[in-house]
Amino acid sequence: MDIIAPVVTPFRNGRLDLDLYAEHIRNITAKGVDAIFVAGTTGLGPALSVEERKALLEAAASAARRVIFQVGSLVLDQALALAKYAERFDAVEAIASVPPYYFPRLSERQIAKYFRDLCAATTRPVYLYNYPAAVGRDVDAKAAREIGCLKGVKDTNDSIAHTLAYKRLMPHMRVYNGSDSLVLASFSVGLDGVVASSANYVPEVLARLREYVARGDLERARSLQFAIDEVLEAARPLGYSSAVYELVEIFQGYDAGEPRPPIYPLDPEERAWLRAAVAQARSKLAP
Ligand code: FW2
Repeated sequence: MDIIAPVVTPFRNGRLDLDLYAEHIRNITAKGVDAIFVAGTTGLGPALSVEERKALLEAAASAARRVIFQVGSLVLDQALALAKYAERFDAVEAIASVPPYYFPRLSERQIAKYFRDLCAATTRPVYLYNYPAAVGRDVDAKAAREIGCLKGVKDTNDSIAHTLAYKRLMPHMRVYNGSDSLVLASFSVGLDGVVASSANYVPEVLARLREYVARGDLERARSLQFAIDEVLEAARPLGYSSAVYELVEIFQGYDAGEPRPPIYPLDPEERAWLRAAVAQARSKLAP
């Protein structure tokens, strides 16, 4: 069961800090992360240019052995160009994409065509990144099966039954849940793993949680999940995508850079508040 980190994208004065990006990836992979998800939600993918996404991929592929590259775009040519570019890197084990978003009445046929075009543009496996809360539409297991060429899915969904349905209908597909509050559930029901933003700030905790599940020590695994839930509860009202940068600093002890507006960084009061709010959870997460 894989622990996959949708890595934060660090900015400094409005520019990517690629050295910090690679260093962060090296740190979390040394602590138990198996693969890196580039330009996902936590990585601010939809807010990045094509050139920025290419630069991130190059840095990730130099720092990690296994990379999944999120190429979703409302400009199809850009998504296809990114998928093609990824062919240069041995570390890229799959291309992932959100479905076309924003336009509310795309038909199922149009969504399927988007993914088939992506599949035709690359020799790498193509994964669906299903995130209905973000993109406004659900590509569920049946719709994914209809597409016909998908080899995996990351389902960011609070229903584990929804995620399991992909495995039931397509047993050979790699199936990951993308919700931080379902790490324990994902490991317990035998999914292929998780894509969890908490892997940015507590990678060693996720590795321990997986270990407890493997040993059948569900009580310990559950207390770790509950402590992660406490962190999520504190961080979400501040804007989770921004809070993740601060959580890396709190838990890993280094500056993870800043997000890019309109994903504004936390202000000093919010940072101090978050540090105090997670203090208890922090002691529960300690080994
Ligand atoms: C990503 C993820 C994780 C998320 C979830 C959003 O790409 O960032 O979907 O943590 O809050 O896979």
